[in-house]
Amino acid sequence: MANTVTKKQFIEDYQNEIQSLFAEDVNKASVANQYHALAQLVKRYSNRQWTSSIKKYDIDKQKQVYYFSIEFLPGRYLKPNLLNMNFLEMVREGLQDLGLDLDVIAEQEPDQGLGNGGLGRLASDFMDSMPSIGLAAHGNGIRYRYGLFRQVFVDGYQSELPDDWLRNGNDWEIRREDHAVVVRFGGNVYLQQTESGHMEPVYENSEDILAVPYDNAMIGAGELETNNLRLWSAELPHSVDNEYVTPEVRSRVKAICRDLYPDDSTYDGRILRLRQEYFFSSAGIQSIVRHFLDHHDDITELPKYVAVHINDTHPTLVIPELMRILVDDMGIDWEKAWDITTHTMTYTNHTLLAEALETWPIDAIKTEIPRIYQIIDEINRRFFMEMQGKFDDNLITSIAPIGDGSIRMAYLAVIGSSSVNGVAPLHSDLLQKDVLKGLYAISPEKFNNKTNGIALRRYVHEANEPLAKLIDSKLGKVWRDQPMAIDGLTAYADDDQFLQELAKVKQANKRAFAKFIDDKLDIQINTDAIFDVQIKRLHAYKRQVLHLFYIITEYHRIKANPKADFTPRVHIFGAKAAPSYYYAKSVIKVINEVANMINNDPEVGDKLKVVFIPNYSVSIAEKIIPAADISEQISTAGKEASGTSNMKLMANGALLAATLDGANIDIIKAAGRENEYVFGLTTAEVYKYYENNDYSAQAEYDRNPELQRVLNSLIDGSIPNIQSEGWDIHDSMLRDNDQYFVLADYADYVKTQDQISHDYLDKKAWTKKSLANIAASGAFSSDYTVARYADEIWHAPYAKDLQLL
Ligand code: 26M
Repeated sequence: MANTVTKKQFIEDYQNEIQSLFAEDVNKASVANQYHALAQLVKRYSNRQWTSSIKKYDIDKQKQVYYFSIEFLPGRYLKPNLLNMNFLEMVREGLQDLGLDLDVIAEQEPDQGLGNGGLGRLASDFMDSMPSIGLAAHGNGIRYRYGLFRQVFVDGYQSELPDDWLRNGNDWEIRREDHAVVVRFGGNVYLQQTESGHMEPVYENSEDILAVPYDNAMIGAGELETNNLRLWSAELPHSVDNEYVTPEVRSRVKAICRDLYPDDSTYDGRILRLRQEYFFSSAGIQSIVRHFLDHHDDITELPKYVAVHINDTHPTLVIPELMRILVDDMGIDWEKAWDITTHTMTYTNHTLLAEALETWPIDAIKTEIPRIYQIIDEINRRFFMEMQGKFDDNLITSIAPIGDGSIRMAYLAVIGSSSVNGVAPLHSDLLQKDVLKGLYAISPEKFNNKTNGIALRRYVHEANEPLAKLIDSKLGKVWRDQPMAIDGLTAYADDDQFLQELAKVKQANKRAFAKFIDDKLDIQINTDAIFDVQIKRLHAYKRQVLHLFYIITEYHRIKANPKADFTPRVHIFGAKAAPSYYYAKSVIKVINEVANMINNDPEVGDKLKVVFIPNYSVSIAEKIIPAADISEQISTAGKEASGTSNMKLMANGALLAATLDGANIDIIKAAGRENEYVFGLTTAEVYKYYENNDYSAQAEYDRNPELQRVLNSLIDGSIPNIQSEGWDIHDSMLRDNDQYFVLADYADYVKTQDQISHDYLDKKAWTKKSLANIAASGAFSSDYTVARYADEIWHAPYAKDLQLL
């Protein structure tokens, strides 16, 4: 049950904490130590609930969900934890009494950036929602020594620095060496008959690695429950005599958890990545089975008490790993083991890009994890046996787990799971019709949709306190607990006073953001301008260049007619490019140079500014999002699986400039098309171009003079300080026929943006649209998303009575 701590008690505890940790008085301690002590104290306060949740789950034999993800992207924990413990106000005031500022202290916490983007952040949003609805669901991942690289700009170019997030320790985690398990790699393996007659593997020269778990409390809202995020770290086993270990062996072990792979756009089959995947899959499954057997007698009951979720294909090896444990270690027959496994596993796909689908060469798997290879081979053999006669041979071959000399991870994941879902209706539909068509043909019953959601507690309640308080003033606190209740705001759509207050909140957030930008980047921005935001990974399909083309268009117009009326804009970008993604890095360079050109042109002045915030991260997102007026969601239709920044921005009152892609479609439906700015090709139109093979970028160029000026400016020297980067973009459009239909959507996009510039001048009408977005955001709470996973995929109970839609 929830803690109650009075302010007086807190002040005393906090003083004692600093005293015992650092042997100094509160006011003498550095801000860094003030942070460490506060985090330690919050952890102490929350540990009781954590222990009691875990104990209760075991006693009640509540079904446990284990969410396996190679990435989690928690950002910071301090304020969200205080919020969920209902301590935010009390601690803020207590610190104030001591002459301290919670927000200053909170800035000391390094982001935990153990993920690339949407996939990892979604996993962390789920980690917030699961204990908040009383669902016993735990995370399983990797404790990377270095998170996603720190991005700096050097002469406009992205440069990557290591993210040394653990330098000053991590106050939230608990190392549990007593729960370590051994993960086995390499060597030779052969099968030998035992006395009892079954075949047992014998291993020779294998490489045994110790997996040590670090546990992190996932504190639910109101401390309904507290779950566990278990992140594994690789070490040498203690049995190895450390003196005889060569530096090479030592560094091979260390390498497994040293770095997060910084590429979320193309598949890159590096062996180290495979080792990471098996490492946390094996460690997690071993520890689950061990825990299960501590509390249950009959392993055939595993699916009744345990669900294992595969977040994208990276943890797919949980399937053969569970088979290995059941068959080899526990002596269960194959058929029974397969039945247990497939009823335990469930899988989510997160991408439609063919180049991002994982496959591993057979040889790599054979060398690194030979027993797992044998098991996958057997899964494959039995798949053929089962399907032959029922389906066409070509179909079977095209969707078998092994094919073209590789293990096809998505196919293995589907075949070994009882549920397969996409993350927005359009995406789930395209999985069935296109990406996983053959597998859908043989097992349509597995396929379903679970539209993504977001942690409104982080992105509204905590990151936008002024808005949250304004909503409280009208609706009370019920919307915080039952997110759909936020639609009660629609009653105020014609309340002038409320609209003015809402506009004031946005204005105050814009001022706070402008101060942040001034302090950090020494750029002064006009808070009366439209804040037009695009924050997401840099990728060709997300089309940051389309946004750039509009900026260049605006610039050309100002230069041609400096005296004309112009609705001022500030274009705000946050984006990291994969270090090896050449094109994406060219786009960053060009945006930075266009920004330099525009921001320093006195003729432009306050009308137009471009701000590319370096090192985009969760904590920076929390500063940008509350200040946004426009949310750029402009991917090529049919490419973005869902998107989640679209949801975060609408919940904070930004209006969408959007294509009909991913969850944009669902947001537009929920908030009303009249409250968003929709443009561009539909998915059907894009697919038609593919089918007929008749798209001509050149024709788009030829028919639009304004577009011609934009493209020409990339290569005619008018943008200072760019070299070949302008040509890279130009070539991708005209030489390579514009794979992502940027030019096809340009005219409609410009028209839509012009409409935005026009509409923004009517403050009241604009604020009404903003209100409509906020009022429709409740449906996108990840509380509902995880409740649907629990009901329809995991069949796991949860305590909270959420009025599901
Ligand atoms: C794979 C192999 C090697 C190295 C990295 C990867 C890899 C890592 C992350 C591949 C893809 C990764 O992420 C994909 C991703 O973030 N997908 C996004 O998922 C979001 C949550 O569902 C969606 O909202 C986005 O639309 C989707 O792009």
